[in-house]
Amino acid sequence: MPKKRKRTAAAPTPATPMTAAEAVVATLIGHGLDTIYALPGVQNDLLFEALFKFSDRLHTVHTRHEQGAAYMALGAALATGKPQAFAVVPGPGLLNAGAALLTAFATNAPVLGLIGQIPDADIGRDLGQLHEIRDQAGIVKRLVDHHELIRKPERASAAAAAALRAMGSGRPGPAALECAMDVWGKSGPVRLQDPLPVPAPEIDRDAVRRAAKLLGAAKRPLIICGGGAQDSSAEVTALSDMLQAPVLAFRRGRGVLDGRSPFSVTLPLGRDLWAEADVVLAVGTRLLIQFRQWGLPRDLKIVRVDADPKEHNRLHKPAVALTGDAKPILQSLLAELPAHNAKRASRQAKMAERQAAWRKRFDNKIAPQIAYLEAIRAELPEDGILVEDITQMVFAARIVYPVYKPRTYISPGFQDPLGLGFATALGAQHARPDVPVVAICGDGGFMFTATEMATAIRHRIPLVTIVFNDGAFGNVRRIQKERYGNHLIGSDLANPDFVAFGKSFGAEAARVRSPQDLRLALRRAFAHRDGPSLIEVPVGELPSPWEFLNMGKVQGV
Ligand SMILES: Cc1ncc(C[n+]2csc(CCOP(=O)(O)OP(=O)(O)O)c2C)c(N)n1
Ligand SMILES: [Mg+2]
Repeated sequence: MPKKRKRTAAAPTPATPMTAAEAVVATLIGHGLDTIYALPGVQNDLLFEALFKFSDRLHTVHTRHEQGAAYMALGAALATGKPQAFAVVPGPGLLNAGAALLTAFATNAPVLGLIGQIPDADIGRDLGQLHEIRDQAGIVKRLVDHHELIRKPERASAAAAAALRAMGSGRPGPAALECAMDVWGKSGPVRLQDPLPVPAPEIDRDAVRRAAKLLGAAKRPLIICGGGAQDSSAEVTALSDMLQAPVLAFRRGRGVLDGRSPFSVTLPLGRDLWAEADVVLAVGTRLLIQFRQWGLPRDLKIVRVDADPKEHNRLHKPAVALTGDAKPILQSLLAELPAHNAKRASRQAKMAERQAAWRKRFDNKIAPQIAYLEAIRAELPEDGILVEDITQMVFAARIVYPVYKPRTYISPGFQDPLGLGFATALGAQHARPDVPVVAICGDGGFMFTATEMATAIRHRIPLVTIVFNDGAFGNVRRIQKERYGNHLIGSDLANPDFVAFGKSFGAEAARVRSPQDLRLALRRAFAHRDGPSLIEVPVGELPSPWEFLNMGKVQGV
Protein backbone atom coordinates (compact mmCIF):
# COMPACT_ATOMS: atom_id res chain seq x y z
CA MET A 1 0.00 0.00 0.00
CA PRO A 2 1.49 3.36 -0.94
CA LYS A 3 1.71 5.74 1.96
CA LYS A 4 -0.93 8.42 1.99
CA ARG A 5 0.72 11.75 1.36
CA LYS A 6 -0.35 14.66 3.41
CA ARG A 7 -2.02 17.17 1.12
CA THR A 8 -0.40 20.58 1.12
CA ALA A 9 -1.72 23.61 -0.67
CA ALA A 10 0.51 24.62 -3.58
CA ALA A 11 2.81 27.35 -2.37
CA PRO A 12 2.03 30.66 -4.09
CA THR A 13 4.71 31.75 -6.54
CA PRO A 14 6.93 34.22 -4.70
CA ALA A 15 6.82 37.81 -5.85
CA THR A 16 9.95 38.79 -7.79
CA PRO A 17 11.03 42.27 -8.77
CA MET A 18 10.29 42.68 -12.47
CA THR A 19 9.32 45.39 -14.90
CA ALA A 20 5.79 45.48 -16.29
CA ALA A 21 7.21 44.48 -19.69
CA GLU A 22 9.10 41.53 -18.21
CA ALA A 23 5.97 40.43 -16.39
CA VAL A 24 3.92 40.49 -19.61
CA VAL A 25 6.58 38.67 -21.63
CA ALA A 26 7.10 36.03 -18.92
CA THR A 27 3.33 35.53 -18.75
CA LEU A 28 3.10 35.00 -22.52
CA ILE A 29 5.83 32.38 -22.21
CA GLY A 30 3.98 30.79 -19.29
CA HIS A 31 0.92 30.50 -21.53
CA GLY A 32 2.86 28.60 -24.20
CA LEU A 33 3.51 31.40 -26.68
CA ASP A 34 6.89 31.12 -28.39
CA THR A 35 6.75 34.04 -30.84
CA ILE A 36 5.76 37.67 -30.96
CA TYR A 37 5.31 39.50 -34.27
CA ALA A 38 6.44 43.06 -33.70
CA LEU A 39 7.70 46.37 -34.97
CA PRO A 40 9.66 48.55 -32.52
CA GLY A 41 9.50 52.25 -31.66
CA VAL A 42 10.34 54.47 -28.76
CA GLN A 43 7.13 53.89 -26.77
CA ASN A 44 7.90 50.16 -26.76
CA ASP A 45 11.68 50.33 -26.21
CA LEU A 46 11.35 48.90 -22.71
CA LEU A 47 9.06 46.14 -23.97
CA PHE A 48 11.77 45.27 -26.48
CA GLU A 49 14.29 45.27 -23.62
CA ALA A 50 12.20 42.52 -22.02
CA LEU A 51 11.91 40.70 -25.36
CA PHE A 52 15.71 40.85 -25.58
CA LYS A 53 16.05 39.46 -22.08
CA PHE A 54 13.67 36.54 -22.77
CA SER A 55 14.74 36.00 -26.39
CA ASP A 56 15.78 32.41 -25.72
CA ARG A 57 12.15 31.56 -24.96
CA LEU A 58 10.09 34.06 -26.96
CA HIS A 59 11.20 34.68 -30.49
CA THR A 60 10.67 38.18 -31.90
CA VAL A 61 9.76 38.26 -35.58
CA HIS A 62 10.00 41.83 -36.77
CA THR A 63 8.17 43.00 -39.87
CA ARG A 64 8.38 45.97 -42.22
CA HIS A 65 4.96 47.42 -41.49
CA GLU A 66 2.58 47.00 -38.55
CA GLN A 67 -0.10 45.47 -40.75
CA GLY A 68 2.43 42.72 -41.51
CA ALA A 69 3.00 42.03 -37.81
CA ALA A 70 -0.70 41.88 -36.97
CA TYR A 71 -1.61 39.82 -40.05
CA MET A 72 1.22 37.40 -39.23
CA ALA A 73 -0.21 36.93 -35.73
CA LEU A 74 -3.62 36.40 -37.31
CA GLY A 75 -2.30 33.79 -39.74
CA ALA A 76 -0.44 32.00 -36.96
CA ALA A 77 -3.59 31.98 -34.80
CA LEU A 78 -5.83 30.68 -37.60
CA ALA A 79 -3.34 27.99 -38.64
CA THR A 80 -2.82 26.69 -35.09
CA GLY A 81 -5.99 27.62 -33.20
CA LYS A 82 -3.66 28.82 -30.44
CA PRO A 83 -3.18 32.34 -29.04
CA GLN A 84 -0.64 34.55 -30.80
CA ALA A 85 0.67 38.04 -30.07
CA PHE A 86 1.90 41.14 -31.85
CA ALA A 87 3.34 44.42 -30.58
CA VAL A 88 3.10 47.88 -32.16
CA VAL A 89 3.62 51.50 -31.20
CA PRO A 90 0.56 53.66 -30.45
CA GLY A 91 -1.30 55.93 -32.88
CA PRO A 92 -0.07 55.16 -36.41
CA GLY A 93 1.29 51.77 -35.33
CA LEU A 94 -2.07 50.78 -33.90
CA LEU A 95 -3.99 52.11 -36.92
CA ASN A 96 -1.62 50.30 -39.29
CA ALA A 97 -2.52 47.10 -37.47
CA GLY A 98 -6.23 47.96 -37.57
CA ALA A 99 -7.37 45.90 -40.58
CA ALA A 100 -5.76 42.78 -39.10
CA LEU A 101 -7.40 43.35 -35.71
CA LEU A 102 -10.72 43.82 -37.47
CA THR A 103 -10.19 40.56 -39.32
CA ALA A 104 -9.17 38.78 -36.11
CA PHE A 105 -12.50 39.87 -34.66
CA ALA A 106 -14.34 38.68 -37.79
CA THR A 107 -12.63 35.28 -37.67
CA ASN A 108 -12.77 34.81 -33.88
CA ALA A 109 -8.99 34.52 -33.87
CA PRO A 110 -7.17 34.57 -30.51
CA VAL A 111 -4.79 37.42 -31.28
CA LEU A 112 -3.29 39.61 -28.55
CA GLY A 113 -2.11 43.11 -29.46
CA LEU A 114 0.41 44.80 -27.19
CA ILE A 115 -0.10 48.47 -27.96
CA GLY A 116 2.27 51.17 -26.77
CA GLN A 117 1.15 54.44 -25.18
CA ILE A 118 2.49 57.93 -24.56
CA PRO A 119 3.79 58.69 -21.02
CA ASP A 120 1.28 57.57 -18.43
CA ALA A 121 0.80 60.99 -16.86
CA ASP A 122 -0.12 62.49 -20.24
CA ILE A 123 -2.68 59.98 -21.46
CA GLY A 124 -5.90 61.78 -22.31
CA ARG A 125 -4.41 65.29 -22.10
CA ASP A 126 -4.22 66.09 -25.82
CA LEU A 127 -0.69 67.47 -25.59
CA GLY A 128 0.46 66.36 -29.01
CA GLN A 129 2.91 63.79 -27.68
CA LEU A 130 4.63 61.60 -30.29
CA HIS A 131 2.03 59.15 -31.76
CA GLU A 132 -0.68 60.44 -29.46
CA ILE A 133 -4.18 59.67 -30.65
CA ARG A 134 -7.37 60.86 -29.03
CA ASP A 135 -8.97 58.19 -26.85
CA GLN A 136 -6.76 55.34 -27.98
CA ALA A 137 -8.48 53.01 -25.51
CA GLY A 138 -11.85 53.91 -27.00
CA ILE A 139 -10.62 53.04 -30.48
CA VAL A 140 -9.02 49.78 -29.38
CA LYS A 141 -12.07 48.69 -27.38
CA ARG A 142 -14.25 48.75 -30.48
CA LEU A 143 -11.87 46.39 -32.29
CA VAL A 144 -11.42 43.69 -29.66
CA ASP A 145 -13.36 41.65 -27.13
CA HIS A 146 -11.15 42.51 -24.18
CA HIS A 147 -8.96 45.48 -23.38
CA GLU A 148 -6.91 46.79 -20.47
CA LEU A 149 -4.47 49.61 -19.91
CA ILE A 150 -1.63 48.37 -17.70
CA ARG A 151 -0.80 51.06 -15.14
CA LYS A 152 1.66 49.29 -12.83
CA PRO A 153 3.99 46.29 -12.88
CA GLU A 154 2.09 44.51 -10.10
CA ARG A 155 -0.94 44.25 -12.41
CA ALA A 156 0.90 43.35 -15.63
CA SER A 157 0.96 39.57 -15.35
CA ALA A 158 -2.64 39.31 -14.19
CA ALA A 159 -3.71 41.64 -17.01
CA ALA A 160 -1.93 39.48 -19.60
CA ALA A 161 -3.44 36.28 -18.17
CA ALA A 162 -6.92 37.85 -18.13
CA ALA A 163 -6.51 38.91 -21.77
CA LEU A 164 -5.38 35.42 -22.77
CA ARG A 165 -8.29 33.88 -20.90
CA ALA A 166 -10.74 36.23 -22.61
CA MET A 167 -9.28 35.30 -26.01
CA GLY A 168 -10.20 31.66 -25.44
CA SER A 169 -13.45 32.06 -23.50
CA GLY A 170 -16.85 31.70 -25.10
CA ARG A 171 -16.52 32.92 -28.63
CA PRO A 172 -12.74 33.32 -29.09
CA GLY A 173 -11.38 36.59 -30.39
CA PRO A 174 -8.74 39.28 -30.15
CA ALA A 175 -7.66 41.23 -27.06
CA ALA A 176 -5.42 44.25 -26.54
CA LEU A 177 -3.21 45.50 -23.75
CA GLU A 178 -2.05 49.08 -23.77
CA CYS A 179 0.90 50.16 -21.65
CA ALA A 180 2.51 53.57 -21.35
CA MET A 181 6.14 53.89 -22.42
CA ASP A 182 7.33 54.61 -18.85
CA VAL A 183 5.15 51.94 -17.22
CA TRP A 184 6.71 49.17 -19.38
CA GLY A 185 9.99 49.87 -17.55
CA LYS A 186 8.66 50.34 -14.02
CA SER A 187 9.73 47.65 -11.55
CA GLY A 188 7.68 46.14 -8.77
CA PRO A 189 7.04 42.89 -6.94
CA VAL A 190 5.44 40.62 -9.55
CA ARG A 191 3.72 37.31 -8.98
CA LEU A 192 3.48 35.60 -12.36
CA GLN A 193 -0.05 34.51 -13.14
CA ASP A 194 -0.51 30.95 -14.41
CA PRO A 195 -3.16 30.37 -17.11
CA LEU A 196 -6.59 31.09 -15.63
CA PRO A 197 -9.33 28.47 -15.98
CA VAL A 198 -11.55 29.05 -19.00
CA PRO A 199 -15.20 28.79 -18.01
CA ALA A 200 -17.17 26.19 -19.98
CA PRO A 201 -20.97 26.52 -19.98
CA GLU A 202 -22.89 23.51 -18.76
CA ILE A 203 -24.30 21.52 -21.69
CA ASP A 204 -28.10 21.72 -21.76
CA ARG A 205 -28.96 18.00 -21.83
CA ASP A 206 -32.61 18.65 -22.42
CA ALA A 207 -31.81 20.78 -25.47
CA VAL A 208 -29.42 18.09 -26.74
CA ARG A 209 -32.28 15.56 -26.49
CA ARG A 210 -34.63 17.87 -28.38
CA ALA A 211 -31.98 18.39 -31.03
CA ALA A 212 -31.40 14.65 -31.33
CA LYS A 213 -35.15 14.04 -31.72
CA LEU A 214 -35.49 16.68 -34.43
CA LEU A 215 -32.41 15.57 -36.33
CA GLY A 216 -33.16 11.88 -35.81
CA ALA A 217 -36.59 12.29 -37.39
CA ALA A 218 -35.41 14.57 -40.20
CA LYS A 219 -35.96 13.32 -43.73
CA ARG A 220 -33.50 15.70 -45.36
CA PRO A 221 -31.06 16.89 -42.70
CA LEU A 222 -28.28 19.31 -43.59
CA ILE A 223 -25.27 20.32 -41.51
CA ILE A 224 -23.78 23.80 -42.01
CA CYS A 225 -20.33 24.56 -40.61
CA GLY A 226 -18.64 27.88 -39.98
CA GLY A 227 -15.29 28.69 -38.43
CA GLY A 228 -16.62 27.60 -35.04
CA ALA A 229 -16.66 24.00 -36.26
CA GLN A 230 -12.93 23.85 -37.08
CA ASP A 231 -12.06 21.84 -33.97
CA SER A 232 -14.95 19.35 -34.27
CA SER A 233 -14.02 17.58 -37.46
CA ALA A 234 -14.37 14.06 -36.04
CA GLU A 235 -17.77 14.86 -34.51
CA VAL A 236 -19.17 16.55 -37.62
CA THR A 237 -17.93 13.66 -39.76
CA ALA A 238 -19.59 11.11 -37.47
CA LEU A 239 -22.86 13.08 -37.39
CA SER A 240 -22.85 13.43 -41.16
CA ASP A 241 -22.42 9.69 -41.44
CA MET A 242 -25.10 8.87 -38.86
CA LEU A 243 -27.62 11.24 -40.45
CA GLN A 244 -26.47 10.76 -44.04
CA ALA A 245 -26.42 14.55 -44.01
CA PRO A 246 -24.38 16.67 -46.38
CA VAL A 247 -22.09 19.24 -44.77
CA LEU A 248 -22.13 22.74 -46.26
CA ALA A 249 -19.25 25.15 -45.71
CA PHE A 250 -18.39 28.31 -47.59
CA ARG A 251 -15.19 29.91 -46.33
CA ARG A 252 -14.24 29.30 -42.73
CA GLY A 253 -15.91 25.93 -42.29
CA ARG A 254 -14.06 24.29 -45.18
CA GLY A 255 -12.15 21.11 -44.36
CA VAL A 256 -14.20 20.20 -41.29
CA LEU A 257 -15.59 17.40 -43.44
CA ASP A 258 -12.98 16.08 -45.89
CA GLY A 259 -13.56 17.73 -49.28
CA ARG A 260 -13.04 14.38 -51.01
CA SER A 261 -16.34 13.14 -49.60
CA PRO A 262 -19.41 13.65 -51.81
CA PHE A 263 -21.12 14.88 -48.64
CA SER A 264 -18.78 17.88 -48.52
CA VAL A 265 -20.72 20.67 -50.16
CA THR A 266 -19.96 24.26 -51.15
CA LEU A 267 -22.24 27.09 -52.11
CA PRO A 268 -24.38 26.39 -55.12
CA LEU A 269 -25.27 22.82 -54.20
CA GLY A 270 -25.55 23.94 -50.58
CA ARG A 271 -28.26 26.39 -51.60
CA ASP A 272 -30.27 23.61 -53.28
CA LEU A 273 -29.92 21.49 -50.15
CA TRP A 274 -30.93 24.42 -47.91
CA ALA A 275 -34.10 24.80 -49.96
CA GLU A 276 -34.94 21.10 -49.57
CA ALA A 277 -33.83 20.52 -45.97
CA ASP A 278 -36.34 19.92 -43.20
CA VAL A 279 -33.83 20.22 -40.34
CA VAL A 280 -30.50 22.08 -40.35
CA LEU A 281 -27.76 21.63 -37.78
CA ALA A 282 -25.74 24.87 -37.85
CA VAL A 283 -22.36 24.68 -36.11
CA GLY A 284 -20.37 27.84 -35.38
CA THR A 285 -21.78 29.83 -38.28
CA ARG A 286 -23.68 33.11 -38.46
CA LEU A 287 -25.93 31.72 -41.23
CA LEU A 288 -25.87 35.20 -42.75
CA ILE A 289 -25.85 34.05 -46.38
CA GLN A 290 -28.66 31.63 -45.65
CA PHE A 291 -30.94 34.19 -44.01
CA ARG A 292 -30.02 37.28 -46.02
CA GLN A 293 -29.39 35.82 -49.48
CA TRP A 294 -31.35 32.60 -49.68
CA GLY A 295 -34.18 33.23 -47.24
CA LEU A 296 -35.68 30.90 -44.65
CA PRO A 297 -37.80 28.13 -46.16
CA ARG A 298 -41.19 28.05 -44.44
CA ASP A 299 -41.04 24.69 -42.67
CA LEU A 300 -37.32 24.53 -41.98
CA LYS A 301 -36.29 23.84 -38.39
CA ILE A 302 -32.85 24.90 -37.22
CA VAL A 303 -30.66 23.53 -34.45
CA ARG A 304 -27.89 25.96 -33.62
CA VAL A 305 -24.62 25.29 -31.84
CA ASP A 306 -22.67 28.43 -31.05
CA ALA A 307 -20.16 29.58 -28.46
CA ASP A 308 -21.84 32.99 -28.42
CA PRO A 309 -25.39 32.97 -27.00
CA LYS A 310 -26.09 36.31 -28.71
CA GLU A 311 -25.68 34.65 -32.10
CA HIS A 312 -28.65 32.25 -31.79
CA ASN A 313 -31.51 34.72 -32.13
CA ARG A 314 -29.96 37.58 -34.08
CA LEU A 315 -31.84 36.85 -37.29
CA HIS A 316 -34.26 34.08 -36.39
CA LYS A 317 -35.23 32.08 -33.34
CA PRO A 318 -33.98 28.51 -33.84
CA ALA A 319 -35.93 25.42 -32.81
CA VAL A 320 -33.08 24.45 -30.50
CA ALA A 321 -30.12 26.56 -29.36
CA LEU A 322 -27.06 25.02 -27.76
CA THR A 323 -24.42 27.34 -26.30
CA GLY A 324 -20.79 26.40 -25.84
CA ASP A 325 -17.84 24.80 -27.55
CA ALA A 326 -18.99 22.77 -30.52
CA LYS A 327 -16.90 19.71 -29.73
CA PRO A 328 -18.42 18.60 -26.38
CA ILE A 329 -21.91 19.59 -27.52
CA LEU A 330 -21.63 17.52 -30.70
CA GLN A 331 -20.21 14.65 -28.65
CA SER A 332 -23.35 14.69 -26.47
CA LEU A 333 -25.48 14.86 -29.58
CA LEU A 334 -23.65 11.87 -31.03
CA ALA A 335 -24.30 9.91 -27.84
CA GLU A 336 -28.01 10.83 -27.84
CA LEU A 337 -28.77 10.49 -31.53
CA PRO A 338 -28.79 6.68 -32.02
CA ALA A 339 -31.83 6.42 -29.70
CA HIS A 340 -33.81 8.73 -32.00
CA ASN A 341 -32.31 8.28 -35.43
CA ALA A 342 -34.43 6.97 -38.30
CA LYS A 343 -33.18 4.08 -40.40
CA ARG A 344 -31.42 5.73 -43.27
CA ALA A 345 -30.51 4.59 -46.75
CA SER A 346 -27.14 5.77 -48.02
CA ARG A 347 -27.25 9.13 -49.83
CA GLN A 348 -23.70 8.62 -51.09
CA ALA A 349 -24.48 7.84 -54.73
CA LYS A 350 -27.10 10.58 -54.96
CA MET A 351 -24.71 13.14 -53.49
CA ALA A 352 -21.96 12.15 -55.92
CA GLU A 353 -24.42 12.55 -58.78
CA ARG A 354 -25.52 16.00 -57.62
CA GLN A 355 -21.93 17.13 -57.14
CA ALA A 356 -21.12 16.01 -60.67
CA ALA A 357 -24.05 17.95 -62.11
CA TRP A 358 -22.81 21.21 -60.54
CA ARG A 359 -19.27 20.38 -61.49
CA LYS A 360 -20.31 20.31 -65.14
CA ARG A 361 -21.72 23.82 -64.80
CA PHE A 362 -18.51 25.04 -63.13
CA ASP A 363 -16.43 23.47 -65.91
CA ASN A 364 -18.51 25.33 -68.48
CA LYS A 365 -18.06 28.66 -66.74
CA ILE A 366 -14.85 28.94 -64.72
CA ALA A 367 -12.54 26.41 -66.39
CA PRO A 368 -9.40 28.64 -66.28
CA GLN A 369 -9.65 29.06 -62.49
CA ILE A 370 -10.41 25.36 -62.02
CA ALA A 371 -7.36 24.28 -63.99
CA TYR A 372 -5.02 26.37 -61.81
CA LEU A 373 -6.73 25.36 -58.57
CA GLU A 374 -6.46 21.70 -59.55
CA ALA A 375 -2.76 22.17 -60.17
CA ILE A 376 -2.34 23.60 -56.66
CA ARG A 377 -4.40 20.84 -55.06
CA ALA A 378 -2.43 18.17 -56.93
CA GLU A 379 0.88 19.48 -55.57
CA LEU A 380 -0.05 20.67 -52.08
CA PRO A 381 0.13 17.76 -49.59
CA GLU A 382 -3.12 16.94 -47.86
CA ASP A 383 -2.17 18.83 -44.71
CA GLY A 384 -0.67 21.73 -46.67
CA ILE A 385 -2.37 25.06 -45.97
CA LEU A 386 -3.91 27.39 -48.54
CA VAL A 387 -4.36 31.04 -47.58
CA GLU A 388 -6.76 33.36 -49.37
CA ASP A 389 -6.26 36.88 -50.53
CA ILE A 390 -9.28 38.55 -52.08
CA THR A 391 -8.95 37.68 -55.75
CA GLN A 392 -10.95 36.10 -58.52
CA MET A 393 -8.98 32.87 -58.16
CA VAL A 394 -10.06 32.69 -54.52
CA PHE A 395 -13.72 33.38 -55.25
CA ALA A 396 -13.55 30.26 -57.43
CA ALA A 397 -11.53 28.33 -54.81
CA ARG A 398 -14.32 28.86 -52.30
CA ILE A 399 -16.56 26.69 -54.44
CA VAL A 400 -14.26 24.25 -56.24
CA TYR A 401 -11.03 23.79 -54.27
CA PRO A 402 -11.40 20.68 -52.08
CA VAL A 403 -10.10 21.13 -48.54
CA TYR A 404 -9.11 17.88 -46.88
CA LYS A 405 -8.45 18.80 -43.28
CA PRO A 406 -9.48 21.41 -40.73
CA ARG A 407 -7.31 24.54 -40.46
CA THR A 408 -5.81 23.93 -43.90
CA TYR A 409 -7.86 26.63 -45.62
CA ILE A 410 -7.46 30.10 -44.17
CA SER A 411 -10.12 32.60 -45.14
CA PRO A 412 -10.85 36.04 -43.71
CA GLY A 413 -14.55 35.24 -43.57
CA PHE A 414 -16.99 38.09 -43.90
CA GLN A 415 -14.39 40.85 -43.66
CA ASP A 416 -12.62 40.09 -46.98
CA PRO A 417 -9.88 42.72 -46.53
CA LEU A 418 -7.91 42.94 -49.76
CA GLY A 419 -4.19 42.50 -49.11
CA LEU A 420 -4.23 40.25 -46.07
CA GLY A 421 -3.16 37.11 -47.93
CA PHE A 422 0.61 37.32 -48.19
CA ALA A 423 1.32 38.50 -44.63
CA THR A 424 -1.33 36.23 -43.10
CA ALA A 425 0.18 33.28 -44.94
CA LEU A 426 3.65 34.27 -43.70
CA GLY A 427 2.33 33.98 -40.15
CA ALA A 428 0.68 30.64 -40.90
CA GLN A 429 3.91 29.32 -42.41
CA HIS A 430 5.97 30.66 -39.53
CA ALA A 431 3.72 28.95 -36.99
CA ARG A 432 3.48 25.71 -39.02
CA PRO A 433 6.99 25.14 -40.39
CA ASP A 434 6.16 21.43 -40.67
CA VAL A 435 3.75 21.84 -43.61
CA PRO A 436 3.90 23.80 -46.84
CA VAL A 437 1.76 26.93 -46.98
CA VAL A 438 0.60 28.59 -50.19
CA ALA A 439 -0.81 32.09 -50.49
CA ILE A 440 -3.07 32.85 -53.44
CA CYS A 441 -2.96 36.55 -54.30
CA GLY A 442 -3.89 38.83 -57.14
CA ASP A 443 -1.47 41.50 -58.30
CA GLY A 444 -3.55 44.10 -56.47
CA GLY A 445 -3.71 42.33 -53.10
CA PHE A 446 -0.12 41.11 -53.10
CA MET A 447 1.20 44.67 -53.34
CA PHE A 448 -0.58 45.64 -50.09
CA THR A 449 2.01 43.72 -48.04
CA ALA A 450 4.65 42.81 -50.64
CA THR A 451 7.29 44.59 -48.55
CA GLU A 452 7.03 41.69 -46.11
CA MET A 453 9.09 39.70 -48.62
CA ALA A 454 11.96 41.23 -46.66
CA THR A 455 10.53 39.65 -43.49
CA ALA A 456 10.25 36.28 -45.22
CA ILE A 457 13.91 36.50 -46.21
CA ARG A 458 15.11 37.82 -42.86
CA HIS A 459 13.31 35.07 -40.94
CA ARG A 460 13.71 32.38 -43.62
CA ILE A 461 10.03 31.64 -43.93
CA PRO A 462 9.48 29.11 -46.74
CA LEU A 463 6.09 30.43 -47.82
CA VAL A 464 5.09 29.89 -51.44
CA THR A 465 3.13 32.79 -52.91
CA ILE A 466 1.31 32.63 -56.21
CA VAL A 467 0.46 36.01 -57.75
CA PHE A 468 -2.19 35.79 -60.46
CA ASN A 469 -1.38 38.89 -62.45
CA ASP A 470 -4.06 40.39 -64.66
CA GLY A 471 -2.73 43.95 -64.42
CA ALA A 472 -5.90 45.06 -62.67
CA PHE A 473 -8.14 45.05 -59.68
CA GLY A 474 -9.73 42.48 -61.93
CA ASN A 475 -12.82 41.72 -59.93
CA VAL A 476 -13.64 45.43 -59.80
CA ARG A 477 -12.78 45.93 -63.46
CA ARG A 478 -15.15 43.11 -64.49
CA ILE A 479 -17.96 44.65 -62.46
CA GLN A 480 -17.33 48.05 -64.08
CA LYS A 481 -17.41 46.39 -67.45
CA GLU A 482 -20.48 44.25 -66.95
CA ARG A 483 -22.64 46.43 -64.73
CA TYR A 484 -21.53 49.98 -65.39
CA GLY A 485 -21.22 50.18 -69.16
CA ASN A 486 -17.47 49.63 -69.28
CA HIS A 487 -16.81 52.78 -67.24
CA LEU A 488 -13.33 51.66 -66.22
CA ILE A 489 -11.99 53.79 -63.44
CA GLY A 490 -9.36 53.19 -60.78
CA SER A 491 -9.04 49.52 -61.62
CA ASP A 492 -5.99 49.26 -63.94
CA LEU A 493 -2.62 48.60 -62.28
CA ALA A 494 1.00 49.34 -63.10
CA ASN A 495 3.01 46.48 -61.67
CA PRO A 496 6.65 45.68 -61.08
CA ASP A 497 8.25 42.70 -62.76
CA PHE A 498 7.24 40.29 -60.00
CA VAL A 499 9.99 37.79 -60.74
CA ALA A 500 12.65 40.49 -60.62
CA PHE A 501 10.96 41.89 -57.50
CA GLY A 502 11.17 38.52 -55.70
CA LYS A 503 14.71 37.87 -56.84
CA SER A 504 15.85 41.32 -55.72
CA PHE A 505 15.06 40.24 -52.13
CA GLY A 506 16.76 36.89 -52.60
CA ALA A 507 13.56 34.86 -52.96
CA GLU A 508 13.16 32.03 -55.43
CA ALA A 509 10.99 33.41 -58.19
CA ALA A 510 9.49 32.09 -61.40
CA ARG A 511 6.90 33.00 -64.01
CA VAL A 512 4.61 30.31 -65.37
CA ARG A 513 1.88 30.46 -67.98
CA SER A 514 0.01 27.17 -67.64
CA PRO A 515 -1.41 24.93 -64.92
CA GLN A 516 1.09 22.25 -65.93
CA ASP A 517 4.01 24.63 -65.42
CA LEU A 518 2.49 25.83 -62.15
CA ARG A 519 2.67 22.24 -60.89
CA LEU A 520 6.36 22.02 -61.76
CA ALA A 521 7.06 25.41 -60.17
CA LEU A 522 5.20 24.41 -57.00
CA ARG A 523 7.18 21.18 -56.79
CA ARG A 524 10.41 23.15 -56.98
CA ALA A 525 9.15 25.72 -54.49
CA PHE A 526 8.06 23.11 -51.92
CA ALA A 527 11.53 21.58 -52.10
CA HIS A 528 13.05 24.92 -51.15
CA ARG A 529 12.54 25.17 -47.37
CA ASP A 530 15.13 27.79 -46.58
CA GLY A 531 13.19 30.86 -47.66
CA PRO A 532 10.26 32.21 -49.64
CA SER A 533 9.25 31.47 -53.22
CA LEU A 534 7.20 33.69 -55.50
CA ILE A 535 5.42 32.38 -58.57
CA GLU A 536 3.85 34.86 -60.96
CA VAL A 537 1.10 33.59 -63.23
CA PRO A 538 0.11 36.12 -65.90
CA VAL A 539 -3.58 35.70 -66.66
CA GLY A 540 -6.03 37.38 -68.98
CA GLU A 541 -9.53 38.41 -67.97
CA LEU A 542 -11.08 35.63 -65.95
CA PRO A 543 -14.70 34.49 -66.22
CA SER A 544 -16.98 35.52 -63.39
CA PRO A 545 -17.87 32.97 -60.71
CA TRP A 546 -20.47 35.27 -59.17
CA GLU A 547 -23.50 33.51 -60.60
CA PHE A 548 -22.57 30.63 -58.28
CA LEU A 549 -21.91 32.82 -55.25
CA ASN A 550 -24.81 35.28 -55.32
CA MET A 551 -27.80 33.16 -56.16
CA GLY A 552 -30.66 34.99 -54.51
CA LYS A 553 -33.75 33.71 -52.70
CA VAL A 554 -34.76 30.06 -52.83
CA GLN A 555 -38.37 29.08 -53.49
CA GLY A 556 -40.76 28.66 -50.60
CA VAL A 557 -39.43 31.39 -48.35
C1 LIG B 1 -9.33 46.62 -47.96
C2 LIG B 1 -10.10 46.41 -49.21
N1 LIG B 1 -10.13 47.37 -50.16
C3 LIG B 1 -10.85 47.18 -51.29
C4 LIG B 1 -11.53 46.02 -51.52
C5 LIG B 1 -12.36 45.84 -52.77
N2 LIG B 1 -11.80 44.82 -53.67
C6 LIG B 1 -12.20 43.54 -53.67
S1 LIG B 1 -11.43 42.59 -54.81
C7 LIG B 1 -10.53 43.91 -55.35
C8 LIG B 1 -9.57 43.74 -56.50
C9 LIG B 1 -8.48 42.78 -56.21
O1 LIG B 1 -7.50 42.86 -57.19
P1 LIG B 1 -6.41 41.73 -57.32
O2 LIG B 1 -5.80 41.48 -56.00
O3 LIG B 1 -5.48 42.05 -58.43
O4 LIG B 1 -7.28 40.44 -57.68
P2 LIG B 1 -8.17 40.23 -59.00
O5 LIG B 1 -9.54 40.75 -58.70
O6 LIG B 1 -7.52 40.99 -60.11
O7 LIG B 1 -8.19 38.76 -59.23
C10 LIG B 1 -10.85 45.07 -54.64
C11 LIG B 1 -10.25 46.40 -54.88
C12 LIG B 1 -11.48 45.04 -50.48
N3 LIG B 1 -12.11 43.86 -50.58
N4 LIG B 1 -10.75 45.26 -49.38
MG1 LIG C 1 -5.55 41.52 -60.42
